[in-house]
Amino acid sequence: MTDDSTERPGLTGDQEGTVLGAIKQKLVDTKEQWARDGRGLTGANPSPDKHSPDKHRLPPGQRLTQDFPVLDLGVQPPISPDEWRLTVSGLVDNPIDWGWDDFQDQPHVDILTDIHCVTTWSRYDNAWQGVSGQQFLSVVKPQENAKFMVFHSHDGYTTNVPVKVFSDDDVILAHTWNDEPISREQGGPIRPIIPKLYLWKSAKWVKHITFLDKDAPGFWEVRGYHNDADPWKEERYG
Ligand SMILES: Nc1nc2c(c(=O)[nH]1)N[C@H]1C(S)=C(S)[C@@H](COP(=O)(O)O)O[C@H]1N2
Ligand SMILES: [Mo]
Repeated sequence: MTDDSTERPGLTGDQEGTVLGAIKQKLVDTKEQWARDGRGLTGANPSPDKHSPDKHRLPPGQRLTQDFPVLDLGVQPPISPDEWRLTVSGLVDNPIDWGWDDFQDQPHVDILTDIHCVTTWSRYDNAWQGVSGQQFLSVVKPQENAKFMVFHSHDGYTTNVPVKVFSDDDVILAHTWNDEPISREQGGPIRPIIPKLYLWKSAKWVKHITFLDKDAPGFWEVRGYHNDADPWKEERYG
């Protein structure tokens, strides 16, 4: 199949023209097929213990890796700290428009987390530094009816996360990983990390976050990935 130029859901509107030409449609098709096949599912839920050698730390169907594989749609936008901006819209009292200095002016934290990718690798003890999700929320002030966040990225990618999950104390807008600036490949210069969900919920190259009262499934969520993405429940697909 050649590149599909018809409108695809889950892509952020203003970039559709450029992104659709460049994303690896074949890769997207393959992953959609995996979702239909339930690839990676052990069926271990709800008693994952016997399948995980490290049952309290390694979720069912996952294997441990030391490296950090790179997975995306094949477009890795270069964004320097100088041009980096993060805007917020929707149901918030303070729709911020942060540049790099605004981000650096916020209190910073260090967080150590495990990460779990739906493609079955997990990586322990990732050291992140940046602005906590809770600090970010305290600045933008979501309104009472704001229940969902949608992350919009420079490559056209989108993903949705409940505000409740983003409010957990392990969530961070990170600018370093293991003491190095987050690389372009890994979504730098700043990447939200939501450790309790499969890594596809941690969007790379985020430029915009919107707060909604209704859920709005993102790029992979409309292509067969699970809406909730809890690794301990093996919410990979469906
Ligand atoms: N902007 C953007 N973010 C993205 C993606 C993407 O294609 N574009 N891929 C997601 C998927 S499917 C995965 S598995 C993880 C991979 O993150 P990594 O490349 O740092 O391992 O990024 C997620 N975030
Ligand atoms: Mo993925």
